[in-house]
Amino acid sequence: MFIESFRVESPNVKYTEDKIESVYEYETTEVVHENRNGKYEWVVKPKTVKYHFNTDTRVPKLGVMLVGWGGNNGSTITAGVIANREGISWATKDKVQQANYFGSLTQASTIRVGSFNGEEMYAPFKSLLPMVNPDDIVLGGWDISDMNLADSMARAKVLDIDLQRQLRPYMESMVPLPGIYDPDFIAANQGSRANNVIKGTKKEQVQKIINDIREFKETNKVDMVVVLWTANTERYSDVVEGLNDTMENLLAAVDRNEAEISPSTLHAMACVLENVPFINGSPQNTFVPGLIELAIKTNSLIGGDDFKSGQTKMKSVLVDFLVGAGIKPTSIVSYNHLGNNDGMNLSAPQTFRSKEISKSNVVDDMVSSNGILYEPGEHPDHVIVIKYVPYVGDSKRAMDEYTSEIFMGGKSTIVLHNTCEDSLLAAPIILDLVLLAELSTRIQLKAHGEEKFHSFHPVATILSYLTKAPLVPPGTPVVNALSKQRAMLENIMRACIGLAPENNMILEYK
Ligand code: NAI
Ligand code: DG6
Repeated sequence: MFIESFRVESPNVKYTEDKIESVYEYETTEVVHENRNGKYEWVVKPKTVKYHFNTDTRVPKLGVMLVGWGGNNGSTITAGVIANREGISWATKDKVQQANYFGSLTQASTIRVGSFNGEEMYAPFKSLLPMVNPDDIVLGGWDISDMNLADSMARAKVLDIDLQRQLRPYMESMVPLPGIYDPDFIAANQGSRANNVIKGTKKEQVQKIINDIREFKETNKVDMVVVLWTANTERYSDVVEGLNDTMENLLAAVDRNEAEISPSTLHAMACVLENVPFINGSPQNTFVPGLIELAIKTNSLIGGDDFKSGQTKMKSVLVDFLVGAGIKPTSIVSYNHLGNNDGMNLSAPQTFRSKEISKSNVVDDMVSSNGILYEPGEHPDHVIVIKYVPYVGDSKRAMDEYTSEIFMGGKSTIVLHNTCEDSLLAAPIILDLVLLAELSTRIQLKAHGEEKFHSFHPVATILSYLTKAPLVPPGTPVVNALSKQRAMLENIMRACIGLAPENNMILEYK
């Protein structure tokens, strides 16, 4: 059974005018290697830590600025938000289609809240904590192409024509701000697009981005801005001692106008200096060590990297299932071809390499979790192929072959084939990233014994579910398994309203 909303009644939760205060017992375990009677043993010790959470329930008017606003993802999410806000429906060859937010974890998925008369009760994920309504987001951003958003939507060839026709009047006047263009970081085939670029030194470019954010905030009367990179995939930047390895070196390198600082790093730096959350939806190493240090020092939220949309999302489910079932994946071959501008940009070896890295590391945690199947350091063969095929446009074909060793030396091969518009997968992820980033800035916590409340670590691991290569604070384990990532996010939100993690034990019925 489905309910729209609920309230928690518990001695551990207090709803005030502008806050939800909760006290939460975090049950965890500690593993120690101890000498017991002259023999070393692994000992697991359950431990309970009391946490206090304060969630500010005042939902801001949110502005979202996209870098690469005029791209396929940028125009698709803009169109989707307007279509939902305006309640637009359109004729397809099958039916009259209503705008929706399918594919968004926060808007279109549910959580189990308990049982009522023996029936399982579910509520929207977004009902866990007060969140921004995506219909109310004000969108804007930058692009190195000056095409307006209506024409960009047409260029993308993603949405049905009857929908595009209805959206055009809303989107024609939306024109991206000039972007930071550095041909050294993206494919040469993007050059003809770059007619809307910020001039000046890197320092001046950073200042221009800061000014743009301030002006956008002021003009649109928004309380808060989140910036998200959905521009072209860049090549990796070299991480060099004295250049971008520390906060001081990075800031000084920008002052010196050093070449090896990418547009995405400059954007992120502007946001961090302005205390505006910045999320990287592409695979490149925007977050060089100096930038991470700057974000930590200024306590400014950063998150990434690379939207986890289709093939990788499936991989982080399937490999988790196989390894969790005691089956040993030994070879994973992921092939895809697509014909959009992203595909064209990725046809250059340096940008492809960024994508190859982020798509390759996504099963590491699952493999290393099973020492019965894998020797230390052993890893399945894992190959990534991406080909540019203009004719298929945004409709990406993804083919995967998983070969595993099963019982008594047998082999099992699973083959998957998915055809799907890439931007329709990415757009709801963009939404979730900005909504959750905003929400996480309203949550404060402290462990029992800590004097003061503090925000989450500025490196936002809470966004991991949505990214292929989750950025984590130094020394934090990376979790790629999709179910664990979802559970982490849901359970943290449950803790904020004093609910225990979903444990699936259903002891009531046993
Ligand atoms: P796109 O090529 O259609 O859009 C990118 C836009 O960025 C273009 O309009 C381009 O002019 C602009 N741009 C390039 N450099 C810029 C800069 N320095 N500043 C401002 N604008 C700049 O690509 P699409 O399909 O929208 O994808 C965007 C990014 O998202 C790509 O990096 C892609 O790899 C990544 N991504 C996409 C996924 C998907 O499912 N669609 C999933 C995972 C990541
Ligand atoms: C070709 O792989 C284009 C890419 O931008 C992907 O579409 C994108 O990274 C999505 O990848 P995945 O593995 O999450 O489907």
